[in-house]
Amino acid sequence: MIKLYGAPFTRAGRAVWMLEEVEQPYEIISKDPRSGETRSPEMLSLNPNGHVPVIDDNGTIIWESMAVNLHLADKYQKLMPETAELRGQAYHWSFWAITEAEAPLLDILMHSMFLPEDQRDPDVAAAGLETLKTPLAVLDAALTGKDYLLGGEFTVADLNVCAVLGFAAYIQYDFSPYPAIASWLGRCNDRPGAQKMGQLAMAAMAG
Ligand SMILES: N[C@@H](CCC(=O)N[C@@H](CS)C(=O)NCC(=O)O)C(=O)O
Repeated sequence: MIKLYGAPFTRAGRAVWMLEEVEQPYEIISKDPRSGETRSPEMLSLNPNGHVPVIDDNGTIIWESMAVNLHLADKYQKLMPETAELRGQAYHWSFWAITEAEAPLLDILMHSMFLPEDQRDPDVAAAGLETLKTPLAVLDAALTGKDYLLGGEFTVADLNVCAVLGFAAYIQYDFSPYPAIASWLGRCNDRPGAQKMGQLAMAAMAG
């Protein structure tokens, strides 16, 4: 059984969606970053960075959310493109999501809702909103005229990018200036795995 360490409302949610897609048995071992649980001696022995998600895939330990999902797609042969060329594009979109899009998104989230009020800086949130426009324009152009990032089929590239953009739901970000992104998000988020991730995230956040 695959073990996923993390809480579904964190970056571990991305791995929940992927685990649903690969249809392998898994269990979530709840580790809530808000209480420091990700930095216990047990967790540091799994991921010395002190972060989640971490998976234990039948003895193989993988951390870093994009690596977790690319590993699962590769090992269980689901959502991984067949050609090296398309796999290359799946990697570039996955790394793009966490290098270009995630940082401004997190600045917005942290400084508008997640940090204690006295630590929030509205200027950082405003700068994040401005910076985010550049990667969103890139993504919108890439999706124009296509159902999915690599063509006609949903792949791990879509899952990884969509799951990173999923953080935008916490601030009800308005994607209407990006029509290709808006309709692609609808297609991706309709998938049962995405729905499951959302349900588990809401339940874990509340509990
Ligand atoms: N680049 C890493 C970032 C992981 C990360 O920062 N996770 C957060 C939760 S979303 C965490 O574990 N924070 C707890 C901590 O740093 O103590 C990834 O994508 O997996």
